[in-house]
Amino acid sequence: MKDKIIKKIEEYDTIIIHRHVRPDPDALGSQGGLSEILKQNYPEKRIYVVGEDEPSLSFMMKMDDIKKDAYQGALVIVCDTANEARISDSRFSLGDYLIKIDHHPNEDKYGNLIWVDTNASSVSEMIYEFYLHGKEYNHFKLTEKGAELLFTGIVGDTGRFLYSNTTEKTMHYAGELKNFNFNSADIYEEMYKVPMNVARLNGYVLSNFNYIDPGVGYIYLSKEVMEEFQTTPTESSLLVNTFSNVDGLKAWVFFVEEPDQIRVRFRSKGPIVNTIAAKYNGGGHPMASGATVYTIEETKQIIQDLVEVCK
Ligand SMILES: [Mn+2]
Repeated sequence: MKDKIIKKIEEYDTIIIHRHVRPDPDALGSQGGLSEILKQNYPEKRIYVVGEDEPSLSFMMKMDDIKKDAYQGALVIVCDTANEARISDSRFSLGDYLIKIDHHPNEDKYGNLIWVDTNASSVSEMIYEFYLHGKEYNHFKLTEKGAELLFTGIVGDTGRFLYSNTTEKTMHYAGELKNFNFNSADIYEEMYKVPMNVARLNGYVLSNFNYIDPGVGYIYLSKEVMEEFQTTPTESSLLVNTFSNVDGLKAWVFFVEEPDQIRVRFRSKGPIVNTIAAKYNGGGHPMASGATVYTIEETKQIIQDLVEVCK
């Protein structure tokens, strides 16, 4: 597969790299890491990265501003994006050939060539593996910036090597990347800094979340509370794991009130919660899913459903 991708890259003069909307460190790390590798090893080619800016991750890299014409006869590579609808910048379809590189289940099989590895912790890990292959057979080199981006992506998707997707290979690659000359302490500081208003809301969540036997946690963040803390529903939703390490907790739910709906975020340490999410206009992973409801009555039913699966 890696050879097929390299062969395609060699066929094209313009290569445009996309990733998913509302990017996380792995989306940008894999996109930027691949771009660094290709720029370094094919200096004669035009390599672009596109997609909307994410201010909280601006320390990682800047996007290129390109015209529609650039897509004519171009190779387009999409990183870390499970389905077409989530690709940032809809012009991805204007290219001549499309490659998907991802680690989510391959449910939406878009693209002319697909490289999906669901065992990879991150697409950044896959791109590092791609580089290793290129290094062996095509004399690929990796820049410091490229190594930094891939490291950041791996750290992001593994929660600093905490999640169960962290394998021996993940650590091995991260170790090799660490040999490059970048400052990982600076990266951690940028990645995990929290705005003051969110830190204060975090305190509120810890003080006010509810716990019921057998292991169900929940909190309802009303418009009034978010106004008091001056946080948006999106910022507030990031606190979903705030009380995850409370002893005895098995599954929990975060209700965030939006102008015309209530967003529901489920998390679990064992009980399957996506079946509950599916009941309420949602879905997702077995241990992490989301839903949407419209009434307080429905939020109470959800808590009851959670109690049932935790029994
Ligand atoms: Mn990812």
